[in-house]
Amino acid sequence: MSDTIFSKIIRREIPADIVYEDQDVMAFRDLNPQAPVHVLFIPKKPIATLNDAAAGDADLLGKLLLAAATYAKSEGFAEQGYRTVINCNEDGGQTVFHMHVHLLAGRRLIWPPG
Ligand code: DGP
Repeated sequence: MSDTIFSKIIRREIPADIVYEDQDVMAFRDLNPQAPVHVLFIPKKPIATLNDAAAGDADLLGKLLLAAATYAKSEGFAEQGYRTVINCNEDGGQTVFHMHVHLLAGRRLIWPPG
């Protein structure tokens, strides 16, 4: 997988507003927020798209979602609600090819999305 802007954030070569980090996962605020809370949860291991995740990545994928839920609880908006989204490839609207979970909250999110 080629290097992406997110790999540079993991290596702290470019700045980001990091809100969570552990051995496997990093989370930082989206540069172009679509809601009052918009945080990206990324695996430190570079996986380009959800299509590229393998069976051995199951724990890692679970950790991303659990980190998002834990963050929502710790920030106090879990009960009010939030949305997690993984965009995949062109029709999914993916623009950065280091897979990530969007966590959106702080406003009523429309469904279905556009
Ligand atoms: P996606 O379209 O699902 O691939 O989402 C990529 C998101 O990444 C998009 O919402 C904007 C965000 N983004 C792009 N470049 C940067 C960056 O350099 N820093 C941060 N914090 N977010 C970025």
